[in-house]
Amino acid sequence: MGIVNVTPDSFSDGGLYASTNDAVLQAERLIREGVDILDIGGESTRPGSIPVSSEEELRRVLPVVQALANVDIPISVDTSKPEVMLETIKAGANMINDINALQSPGALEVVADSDVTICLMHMQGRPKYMQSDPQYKDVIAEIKYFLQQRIDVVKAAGIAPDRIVIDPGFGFGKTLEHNLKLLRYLDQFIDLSVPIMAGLSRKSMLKEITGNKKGDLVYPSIAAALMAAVNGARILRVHDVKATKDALKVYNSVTS
Ligand code: PT1
Repeated sequence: MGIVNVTPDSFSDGGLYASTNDAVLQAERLIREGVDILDIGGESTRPGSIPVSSEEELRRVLPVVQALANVDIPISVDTSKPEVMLETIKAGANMINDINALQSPGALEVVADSDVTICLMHMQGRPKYMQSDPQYKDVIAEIKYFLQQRIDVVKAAGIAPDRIVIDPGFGFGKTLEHNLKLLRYLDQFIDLSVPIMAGLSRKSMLKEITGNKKGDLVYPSIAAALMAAVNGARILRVHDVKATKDALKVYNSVTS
């Protein structure tokens, strides 16, 4: 899964048209690199970020989804908001990637009334403060329990198991130690019996491990993605599609 961010840069005054255009160009670049799924996001959820309104998020994301409606790979929309889910599904989105695991009021109903795939992610707290003091007694057991509960709720709403993906949410209310434990024991989530997605690309845990600056995290990201794949991840959410695919080709050539 390749990441396409549609978040206007406050330092440039190119406005919305420029960011729509940039996002479509980025999507086209990822397609040339061989991406399998595009993930379009209009709200930053990195630590410390502040939410945007559903109107603003829709203004950012909808034109990009519309522009990509005719590409022949699935389009995922990274959103927690039911209004954004509804309108982008109408415009042709095939998947909703929800860091809030359909807990926002109305979100479950929107997805249940559609035929899209849903990624249920775990997060402790909310992006603005989630890294202030994350706490778990048993990080694996607690996240697994949460995801199992959400799978049960989603299935009870009529969403078939083959439409469900889970994600432990690397960096979302987790210390480095928590993230490393999740990566090491990611295979513990396999028996939830739905595909596992992992997003580690360019995250601050890789900065902490390597001491690299944020512009120098491609190689650490490839290593982390490969570790996730080895431990059972079936979908890797990444910025660097070509490099990740090259690493996976080496892995797959050894194991098959
Ligand atoms: C993710 C993910 C996501 N990550 C899914 N969706 C982000 N399903 C957005 C940092 O520590 O892992 N899975 N949507 C981006 N969020 C973050 C979080 C970015 C933490 C950076 C960090 O640097």
